[in-house]
Amino acid sequence: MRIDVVTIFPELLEGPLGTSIIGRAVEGGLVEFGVHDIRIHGLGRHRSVDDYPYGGGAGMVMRPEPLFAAIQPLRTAGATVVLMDPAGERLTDQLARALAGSSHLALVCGRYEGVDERVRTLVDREVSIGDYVLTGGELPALVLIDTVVRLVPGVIAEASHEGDSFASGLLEYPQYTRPEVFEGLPVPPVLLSGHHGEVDRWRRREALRRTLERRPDLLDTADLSDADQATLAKLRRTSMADPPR
Ligand code: JEK
Repeated sequence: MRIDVVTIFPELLEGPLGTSIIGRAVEGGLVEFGVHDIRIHGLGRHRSVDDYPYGGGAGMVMRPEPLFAAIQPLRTAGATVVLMDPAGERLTDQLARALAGSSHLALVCGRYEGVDERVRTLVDREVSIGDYVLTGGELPALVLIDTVVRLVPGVIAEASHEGDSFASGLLEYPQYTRPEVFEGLPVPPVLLSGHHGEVDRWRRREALRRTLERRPDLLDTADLSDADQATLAKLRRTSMADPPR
């Protein structure tokens, strides 16, 4: 997979893309990145990339010419051009999986109050990472890259995403590692029992409990068996819906 990013702050991308799992995916040849500085296409002696909004109002808008010059060479057959935008389609696990199906993504990051409207004619989709206002598209692009790259075959163990909470529609079960008792807090004995069947049933029940408690909205669309429905009915009836704490 190839991912190009268009930005006036390439240095915001470079550290994160060379680090951790993403960095390893690059070293392993699974993903290739290109980071492109819009300012090389900036206008005049000052390489200007922004200007005042027509019609007035606060702030600046990114001019179309430098953005067109940066984006046009990336619009090749098979490329999906994505504008990071607070008014875009919300990034979900489902959208990340769809984007991971493209072998070439080009992510466009604006700054200021956003981009000249005509830039939207060059993009295939507009994506937002959530309902809060950031200062530009670079952090959203990194979030999108992180969700997509971990879905590229070989980047992480395959089993790690089959268990993704948002894939199953439930929140995750509680996880523990050593030591068995920490600050007087024990690991639930079932996890030390070696009974894999019991462990699986405990994890499913705890995932259901946590989802009921924190995100009951997810239960409307989760893939639930008859046994899950029975467990949920019991959790709702008893005070078992209270988290253990
Ligand atoms: C791309 C520039 C900054 C700041 C004005 C007024 C309500 C804001 C743009 N989930 C996400 N949050 N923010 C972004 C994002 C922000 C960006 C750019 C993405 C380019 N900015 C900015 C204020 C305003 N608006 C009406 C919303 C616009 C984002 C994503 N993805």
